[in-house]
Amino acid sequence: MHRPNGNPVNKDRWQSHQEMMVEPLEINDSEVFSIIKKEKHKQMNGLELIASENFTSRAVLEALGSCLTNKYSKGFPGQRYYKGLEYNDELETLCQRRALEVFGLDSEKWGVNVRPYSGSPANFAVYTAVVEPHGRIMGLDLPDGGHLSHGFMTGGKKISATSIFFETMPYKVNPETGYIDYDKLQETARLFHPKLIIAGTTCYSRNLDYARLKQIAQENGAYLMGDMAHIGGLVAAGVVPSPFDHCDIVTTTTHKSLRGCRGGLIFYRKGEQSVDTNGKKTLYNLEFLINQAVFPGLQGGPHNNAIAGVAVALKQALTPEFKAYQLQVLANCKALSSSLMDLGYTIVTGGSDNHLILMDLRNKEMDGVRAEKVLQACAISCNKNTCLGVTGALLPSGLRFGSPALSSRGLVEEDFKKVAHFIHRGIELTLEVQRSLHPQASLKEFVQALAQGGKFQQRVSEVRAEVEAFAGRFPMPGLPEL
Ligand code: DSN
Repeated sequence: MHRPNGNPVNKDRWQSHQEMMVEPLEINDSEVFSIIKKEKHKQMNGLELIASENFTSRAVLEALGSCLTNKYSKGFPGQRYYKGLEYNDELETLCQRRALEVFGLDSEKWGVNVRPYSGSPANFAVYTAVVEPHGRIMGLDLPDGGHLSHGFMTGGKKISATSIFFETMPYKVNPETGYIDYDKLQETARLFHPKLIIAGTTCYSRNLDYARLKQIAQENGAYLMGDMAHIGGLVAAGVVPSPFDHCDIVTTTTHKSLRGCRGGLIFYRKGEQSVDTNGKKTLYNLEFLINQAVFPGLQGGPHNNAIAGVAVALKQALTPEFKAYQLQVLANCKALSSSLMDLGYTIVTGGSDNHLILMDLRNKEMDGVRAEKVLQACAISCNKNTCLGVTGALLPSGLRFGSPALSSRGLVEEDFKKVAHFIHRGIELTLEVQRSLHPQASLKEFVQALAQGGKFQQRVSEVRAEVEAFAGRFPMPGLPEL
């Protein structure tokens, strides 16, 4: 056996190469195996309350770990650049069909692209499809509960690529009520004349008024794009209002409440867009523009194994069991919200219509950063969040909690009341740590007090042990070992 340059290939090496290719992960790469085992242990023994996270099923993980990752499938089903893609065609078409069925969409009126790698690439593909370079986009501001990919600027600096390559104008929540200020949005849109308005959130606990947003978009000749990344699963189950009733385009991630693996979907309207007073029809041209934007505009080959995982998740989303799950997500979120309010906490807007709540800590003499650190040390995973658009020198003053992940492990309302008590203990501990330090103590000093050898190590360990004992009682979806 010879290499082209004449150097012989060592036969033993070649033999061991073949063996390496079929070794299980545990043998082949014990370092990565051990990291995964540690992560699995952490997920099983902690309380996962990050609103955008979930535990996907075993079937989805099996599809994700399949041979489908080996193939390139540039092009579209039936029109590929490489040959041998008959099964990828079958898979992509199946995934598309299921995606439309899950959201109750007529294939004459809606199409879907299942190839985006995730939510941000899906959103960016839409912008490049329907908004010209430096064209105008309006989305909910990040500190008010929007997403980075909807545009973000701070201190005069353009942070998000959406704000760099397009002109973005944020809309806001009313700082008193926490609800989106639609009147103000309408007023701004009349001045800004956006080409696209985004109806989507990452930290907003109330249903969106899609009809109002559509009216504002129409008034300005703008497209309305729903970004239902957070609530995709709730929409699929029909337990929250659907963006499809009013939007021209809808994007979603597939791994949050929809509970698949990581991916993105773009739904676009087809057929008649409008009819003028003379009866002349205008047709949507979104199918061509969006498909071209995804490929060849922004992406190469899609992740076929992820498309398979998404297809499996969509099949699950069609079941009555999935609807039961989503109803439990809502009930659990309400239980968490009311328990925390009973314990004296302020929940923005006084509750939730969906899977998440935002706790406002401004009346608790602490910030979200420190509280998040203590909760994490106690095996409670949530995230600090800006509250009601407050930014600047102040640290994020809120904490965001979501119910999808723990609901997937089978927790119900009574369990979420216990979760609220664990959160309460973590926040009480945050106050204790803070009070034990001098008033100007830095974050570093705060963290040191919590760490091994710090004066609060024992207290943290006690709460953590109780949280872990509680969390460990609930089964973990997914592959048994990994
Ligand atoms: N990172 C997601 C979230 O936490 O909401 C959004 O991309």
